[in-house]
Amino acid sequence: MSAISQELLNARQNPFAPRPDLKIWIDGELLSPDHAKVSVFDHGLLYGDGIFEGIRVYNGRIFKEREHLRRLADSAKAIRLELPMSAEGISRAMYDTLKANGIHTTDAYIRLLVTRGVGKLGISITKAACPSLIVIADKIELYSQDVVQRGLRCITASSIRVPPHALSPRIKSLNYLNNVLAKCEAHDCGADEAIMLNHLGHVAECTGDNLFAVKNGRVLTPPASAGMLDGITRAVAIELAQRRKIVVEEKTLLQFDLYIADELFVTGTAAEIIPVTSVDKRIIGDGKAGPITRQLMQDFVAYRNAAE
Ligand code: PXG
Repeated sequence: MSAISQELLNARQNPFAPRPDLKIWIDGELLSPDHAKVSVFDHGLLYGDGIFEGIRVYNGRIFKEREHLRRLADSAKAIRLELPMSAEGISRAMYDTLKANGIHTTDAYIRLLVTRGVGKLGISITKAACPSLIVIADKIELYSQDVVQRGLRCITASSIRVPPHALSPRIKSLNYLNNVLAKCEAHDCGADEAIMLNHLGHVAECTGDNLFAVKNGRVLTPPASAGMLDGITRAVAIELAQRRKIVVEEKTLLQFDLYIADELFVTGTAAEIIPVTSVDKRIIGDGKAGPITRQLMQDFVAYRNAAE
């Protein structure tokens, strides 16, 4: 074998390669990872021109399905992308994919993507006429149980959220580079997650989660106008806190507010609710998950288990 082809072969020994028995739904076909490919001419790859959703399944039920499909439709509308299927069709595709992977009665995770599709080179949306819908269904563990127990160590990233007047962060687009770079910064510092500020220096959110602070018994979180994703788990956390008669305030937060918070936690589909126990080397509270965070984590488990 020549040196070049050996090199190619080595490059293909990807330790993160998907399980070969996985079935991925692409435009109506269920394909193995070897065949589940996106064209190099797909505008999703060429320009990041597409949208996605990350969705949880609990006990075989898609959690907050209506809300995820609503947000997908909103993202699509904002980028002038016509969804290739109705909400009912997308729902069926998700359940079919869960079934094909034998995870239709358990807990699972769905990544739903819509790309602009194959087109001619050129930025224009008129050069790609057939959007592609992709459903990946698998198991997910974002953080180990050890990390959830001890709480996240966060840094504030120098990479800021895209300003809303440049591109709305409420669009869950296929371009996550700011967030990817912020996460890199966190890992470079030995931290688990990065807190991202907006263009005004206000706290916006983390790289894939929304952020909450607790101060003097009140739950505080940046308003949607801070420029962040309008998280579905965020809305659940707010509802759960309100059910406990805890005051929830959407309020501009600065780094200082985080440093002096009694408790901090993040919310997200993949993360669910996880305590944050340090920010930029400042220990939050007593360095352990606080009582309101623990209560909401417990309430979230009950809520998701009871979900229709
Ligand atoms: N902010 C951003 C930037 C996100 O991408 C959230 C907040 C939380 O929103 P939801 O609606 O999920 O509560 C997200 C969601 C991943 C992953 O692979 C990320 C998300 C969802 C699922 C998986 O890290 N982000």
